[in-house]
Amino acid sequence: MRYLKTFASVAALLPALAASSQAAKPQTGDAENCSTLAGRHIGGAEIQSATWLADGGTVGTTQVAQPFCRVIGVITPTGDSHIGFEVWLPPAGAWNGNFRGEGSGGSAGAISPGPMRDALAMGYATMSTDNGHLDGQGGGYGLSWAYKHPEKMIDWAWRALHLSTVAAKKIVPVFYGKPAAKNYFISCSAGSHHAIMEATRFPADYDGVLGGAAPWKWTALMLGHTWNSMPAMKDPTALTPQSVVILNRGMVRECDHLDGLEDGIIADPRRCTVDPVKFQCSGTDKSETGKSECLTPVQVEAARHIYAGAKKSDGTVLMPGQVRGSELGWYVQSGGATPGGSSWDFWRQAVFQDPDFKNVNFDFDRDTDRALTTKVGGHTLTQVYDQKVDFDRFKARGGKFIFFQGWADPVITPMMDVDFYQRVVARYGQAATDGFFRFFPLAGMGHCGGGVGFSHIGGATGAPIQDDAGHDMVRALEQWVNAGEAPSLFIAAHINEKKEITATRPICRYPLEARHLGHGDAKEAANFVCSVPKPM
Ligand SMILES: [Ca+2]
Repeated sequence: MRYLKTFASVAALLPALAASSQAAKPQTGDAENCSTLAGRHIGGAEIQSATWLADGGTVGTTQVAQPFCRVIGVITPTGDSHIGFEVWLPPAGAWNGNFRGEGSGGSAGAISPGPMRDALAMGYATMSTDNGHLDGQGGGYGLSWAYKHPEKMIDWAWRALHLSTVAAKKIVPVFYGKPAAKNYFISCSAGSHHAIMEATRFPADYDGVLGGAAPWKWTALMLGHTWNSMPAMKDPTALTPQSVVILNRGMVRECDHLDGLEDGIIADPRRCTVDPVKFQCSGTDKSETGKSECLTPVQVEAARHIYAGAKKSDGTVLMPGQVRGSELGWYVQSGGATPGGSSWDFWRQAVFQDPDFKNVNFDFDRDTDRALTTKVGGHTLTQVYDQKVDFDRFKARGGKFIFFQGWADPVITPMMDVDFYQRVVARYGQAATDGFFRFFPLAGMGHCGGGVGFSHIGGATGAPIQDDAGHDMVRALEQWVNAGEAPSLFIAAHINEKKEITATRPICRYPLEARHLGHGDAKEAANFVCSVPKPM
């Protein structure tokens, strides 16, 4: 089988995707059916507005080309709750008969119009929630909304998405006269925290779930982010825009070949265990601005600390370390003015309820125990935020889960998701796991997409290079749910800044990995096979 030898650009493929759903003209009655939703109470929600947009419209900065009914609702399960959500309904004649919920990112308090637009273009009725708070500050990282609002923390952790899903699924039949045939959830990052919450706690909500870079144990992720940012909080020279580039170049130079192919990508970073001291300056070349690329002793120690992962002083592992090959994103994630991503505000605003607490003073023995036993609305932080590996009910009712992760993710270490997958296999056995839960790690991909490696297999990873189940995880999920045909590989692509496809590569089902045949162009997916990796 040959794959995609020549591509003009991904952008050229997109109009074809959109055209099929645009072809159906709005039927008489769509506008009326939409307007009658306004003011009603449906599925536990109050519908604040319902507007028929015959020519599409612009939501935030997202332009929507299709006509749709824009429903805005609110749910208030507690006196402290205000869960905002939107449901977008395509015309009855363009509806594919299914419903799709969209995940969010970070601790974001906003609906996600981009994924909703994409779902609408595929014919879905779609929903996105603000997770129970509005917060446009900090790029989704600000948590001032959590201070003195424990019920809002519970809303964010699991309640908002569940209740928004329940309400949206009740709105669908009011508009179309029948419920959705199948229900899907599409997500990455924090959205996949919610994806796992849904599949494990509320398995009837969704038939098919796509989740990636999943922080399945949110408290561990926050501990890890604080751990990773500790060197830069103590000494700003420990992590700089230059030092992470030097570190990354060194690791790629040392480890690229370990996967059997020198292509600039560390395909599985578990093979790479190089001590960063190898790149430390010596002799007269003492700084990163010196003649050769090298690291200061402080930068070497910072790198060792971040690769090692968060631990207590007795060696108890709190969070796996970052992998070699992920360094380019470290400065943004763990350095700069607000290091530590979502963890920057998490301890002071949400957990300790002490706005004066400084992360640089976080004690991984004392403060870890104090945090994990903190009560949130009568439950411990762990009970509210962390997941159990229990898909029993989801699996029993035929649910399907496609799980993916970038091997070069600088935000959520891929080792967290490998750990999760291994726990699923330990609970159900390999054969039963393959029947409902499949894992696809992407060589060289960053956080949810991008990076030096391969992505563009749908969802957050970017538009696929072909609209079919062999290239798009969303299409594969539909096929798995509807026809029982499980995905075994995807053809991913690297796409450059000019939107040109520079290489394709199979993304194999874990634990298989793509191996070059030893002949033929290594930029062509057709010259690879999925095979059992050599022992590491
Ligand atoms: Ca390589």
